[in-house]
Amino acid sequence: MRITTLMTLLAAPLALAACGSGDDAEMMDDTAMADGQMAGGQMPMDDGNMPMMGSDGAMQSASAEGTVTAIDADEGTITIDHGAVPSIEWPAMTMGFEADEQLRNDVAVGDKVSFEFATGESGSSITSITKK
Ligand SMILES: [Cu+2]
Repeated sequence: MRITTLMTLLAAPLALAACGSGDDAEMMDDTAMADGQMAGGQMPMDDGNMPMMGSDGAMQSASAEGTVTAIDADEGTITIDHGAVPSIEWPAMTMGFEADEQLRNDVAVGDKVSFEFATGESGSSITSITKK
C-alpha cells in the first residue's frame, strides 16, 4: 500500500512535466522555422533580438529609411540596411523584404531609400519605396 501511494504521488508531477516539455518542443519548432527562414535569406541578420509581432499573426505597417544592399530577382526581395523603426520596436538591421518587380526596378544597390512595408509572421513586404 505504501509503495502504491508513493507511485501515485510521483505520477502526477511526471505527467505535468511531460505536458510542459511538449509545449517547449512546440515553441522550439517555431523558433527553428523562423531561423530557417532567416538562414534562407529572408532575414540575414543577427537574429534573436528581433521582437516578434505578437501571436495573432496580424500584419503591421511601418515606414523606415535605409540603404539598399542587395536586390534578388529570384527571391523577389530587396535587402535593406535600415535604421530603427520605433513604431514596431525594431532595432536597426540589415534584412530582406519581399518586393515585387516594379519596386525592385525602382531602386539599385547603394541607393538610400525611404520605404513603407507590411510585416507579420510570414515576413515583411515593401509596399512603396522612394529614393532619397
Ligand atoms: Cu528588420
